[in-house]
Amino acid sequence: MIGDIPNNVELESDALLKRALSGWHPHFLNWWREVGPEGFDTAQVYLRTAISASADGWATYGYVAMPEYRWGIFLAPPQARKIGFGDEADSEPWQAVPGEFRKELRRIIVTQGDTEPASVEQQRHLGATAPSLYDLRNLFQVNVEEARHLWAMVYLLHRYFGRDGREEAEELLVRRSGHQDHPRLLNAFNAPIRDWIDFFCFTMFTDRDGKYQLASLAESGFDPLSRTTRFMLTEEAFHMFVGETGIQRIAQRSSELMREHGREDLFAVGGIPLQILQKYINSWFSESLDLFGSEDSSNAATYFAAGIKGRYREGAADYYRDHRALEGEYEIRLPGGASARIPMRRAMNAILRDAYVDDCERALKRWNAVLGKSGVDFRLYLPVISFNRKIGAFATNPTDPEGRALSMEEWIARRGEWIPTGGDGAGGAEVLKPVRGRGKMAGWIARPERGINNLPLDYEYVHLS
Ligand code: BYC
Ligand code: FE
Ligand code: FE
Repeated sequence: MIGDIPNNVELESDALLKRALSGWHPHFLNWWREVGPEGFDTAQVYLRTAISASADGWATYGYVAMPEYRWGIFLAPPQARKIGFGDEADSEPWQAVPGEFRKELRRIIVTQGDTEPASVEQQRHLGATAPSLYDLRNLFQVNVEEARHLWAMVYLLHRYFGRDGREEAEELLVRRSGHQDHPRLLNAFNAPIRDWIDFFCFTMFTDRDGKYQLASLAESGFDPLSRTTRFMLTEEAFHMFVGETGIQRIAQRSSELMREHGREDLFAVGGIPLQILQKYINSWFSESLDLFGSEDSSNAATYFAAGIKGRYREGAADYYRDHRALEGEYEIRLPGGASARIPMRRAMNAILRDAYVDDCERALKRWNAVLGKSGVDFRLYLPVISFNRKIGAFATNPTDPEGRALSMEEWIARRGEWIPTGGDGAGGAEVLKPVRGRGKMAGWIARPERGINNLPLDYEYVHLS
């Protein structure tokens, strides 16, 4: 029943919204059954559910069968604020959609909304190969929350966009990740996630794009968008935790195996060679850079001017001084070692991306500290931004991970040296073997430091029936 879903948007007293959501809800449940986590409909999973938007107690933990998860609609508490950037800087935020930017706002909300179910579809088969019950539970936590993020965008479409909003909300359940005729909107969300190295890299790098996009939407002059994305960000932290610590645990285990066996090719001893991990990093980092769009973008300039989409931490007192960005230029890199200075507003995608890259570098330092501590010489790295791009200035100018220019023929012939090809993941058949015992962990990944919600690691995080 739609009236029962957890929410703080006064759903009970909003007959129009209730009616729209009541029509959409069964389609959502069909979508979940059709392309949500495969094979675990009756499993009892130890999950957290958002039940309020208060900072201290929004989450409640308990066993739930995923099809019965209580997906809710939450806005972060209202804040006394002014629009923080663009032509509208310092005026009151909008509580309704401003007519002149309706098309742009809808497009951003639909794009954001499209990624959420896409990620669930991409991760659909991973339950079959989880390295532990702890990891299996974390996968499902991410899945139900991404589905809730879909609800968050559907709420905006239903509540603020009328008939075409309802049509877009239906379309969000029709497009499918990787589908030939009706694929998801952004490339990275059509890429297959075949194994758990993909999954950890996806939650590290692609969910982190989510963090930056959501943070820039949290600055929006459209207050309902700002508040819904601010609440989504509280959930996003866990997704990135899963990715960052997942890769760290692989790095740790691989370095232990390297020392134990004195070899780098770890497939033979049940581990992941660090060169293979590096290939996955190369692949998902570069896929995720494409999600920022072109570094020189008139769309981005329009969004910024209109007050729809700001920069990361636009509203923080200590970050940007000039919130109109009408003056000044931003330097972007171009093929052939050249660079260009473009007007600040057109560079908003590049500015957001560069903040993202710095954040990724921080994680690399941590992983390499783990490798250093265990005494192996190998170091992980991020490829340069020109590597493996399909969007932006480098799309037609391939380079290797260090930035050396390649002809298109060279790139096609050699890309398997740097990004995973068919054999790389399956070569480690261990990665495809599930581990299901309480407290048991696959041999290719280290145990995490602690369990979930202060529970021990050998807790039965998923009760398989
Ligand atoms: N793939 O000016 P440009 C998340 C198109 S992740 C395919 O460069 P713009 C999550 C673009 O549409 C966060 N096409 O781009 C993570 C445009 O087409 P038109 C998701 C692409 O518009 C994990 C043309 O290229 N949220 O939440 O400035 C799990 C040139 O446009 C791509 C958002 O993305 C691409 N990668 O920027 C679950 C926020 N990139 O107009 C969830 C909303 C560009 O020529 N989206 N194109 O037909 C936006 O703000 C912007 O749409 C983008 C693109 C930043 C994505
Ligand atoms: Fe999300
Ligand atoms: Fe996420």
